[in-house]
Amino acid sequence: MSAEPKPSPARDKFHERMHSSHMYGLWELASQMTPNPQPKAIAYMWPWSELEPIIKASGEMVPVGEERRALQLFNPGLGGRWATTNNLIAAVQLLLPGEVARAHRHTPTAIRLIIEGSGAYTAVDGERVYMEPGDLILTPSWSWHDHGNETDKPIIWMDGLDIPLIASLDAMFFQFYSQAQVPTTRPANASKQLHGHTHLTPTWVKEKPRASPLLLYSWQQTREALDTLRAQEGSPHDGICLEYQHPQTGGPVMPTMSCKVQMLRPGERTRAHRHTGSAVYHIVQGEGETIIDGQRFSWNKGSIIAQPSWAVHEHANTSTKEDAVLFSINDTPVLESLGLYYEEEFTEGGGRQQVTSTFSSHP
Ligand code: 1HN
Repeated sequence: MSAEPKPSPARDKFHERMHSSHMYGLWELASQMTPNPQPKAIAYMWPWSELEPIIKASGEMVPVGEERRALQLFNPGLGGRWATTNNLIAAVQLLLPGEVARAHRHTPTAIRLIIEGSGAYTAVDGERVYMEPGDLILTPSWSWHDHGNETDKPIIWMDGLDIPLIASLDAMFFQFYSQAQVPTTRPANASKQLHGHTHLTPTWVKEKPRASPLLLYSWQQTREALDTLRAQEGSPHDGICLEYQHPQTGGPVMPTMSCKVQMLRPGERTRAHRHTGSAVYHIVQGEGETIIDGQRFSWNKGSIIAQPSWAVHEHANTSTKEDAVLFSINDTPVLESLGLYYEEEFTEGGGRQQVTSTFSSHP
């Protein structure tokens, strides 16, 4: 390190002149070239015991108007920025019996993970996709979507979107549809009928959209897959962890966001690792804990956890009887596509000894 130059009135004056011309010296900014990622977002948990009463009260306090009744989870480290992690937003949305959330479209990509209730729908480009707990439903970038609840029970889901990323790319577009709902032009769950057959893909469909053309990943299929794989060793970091796939390409479901589901078997504790890219977890079932950069978050069904990029994390199912299942969204497809996915593993026992280091694009 070279010594700081001695302060001098002439030098101060020079800096003032430079700043007033909207210029800064690299010597003033060097601390921002950090040796590793240093996210402003913090690891944070919204326990279901805190989310549930507020989302339920929102049903009495706020109508579904022009906008959705969706509680946006603001990361406390981001100073009021509309973001749950640097690139992702998670929200919890309530739609009461008889309500419609009017049709709109936007360039940010969205996913829904159904938490509670059954039989409401999201209509995506004229196709009603019906919701059951644990289902994953996609609304790709720029697809028209409205939500309707024709049942007699409320429905609650988690939304996950890449809003902060799209905003920082200055690529935000938003439109309302001319009517409250887009006319239905396809049978209910048509995308599942067409694309929802594992390893069997319709040959007559020629378009291969960037986002998955399969809009519904049913909990029934997900649960069956997890059960079938129960005896496998799984990932040392994530247990029986499955990535939802684009059925035609095998890649992530969206160009900017990947979705995963992971089962931790009774008593299972994973090994710590860290990687570039942030994630938001939603606990589908069970009880356990996630330790992020040394901070312990004890979770149960419904809780939502924000995990910043490069944070060391490990998960545990603290029950000796029940499975734990975590659903998560992440922004790693962006990192991967730019050659910026980097991962480090740690040895067992919290000793935090780095054991491997890989740059996906620099083998
Ligand atoms: C949105 O359009 C929905 O369509 C939900 O239900 C949550 C959060 C941020 C921006 C747009 C929806 C959203 C959102």
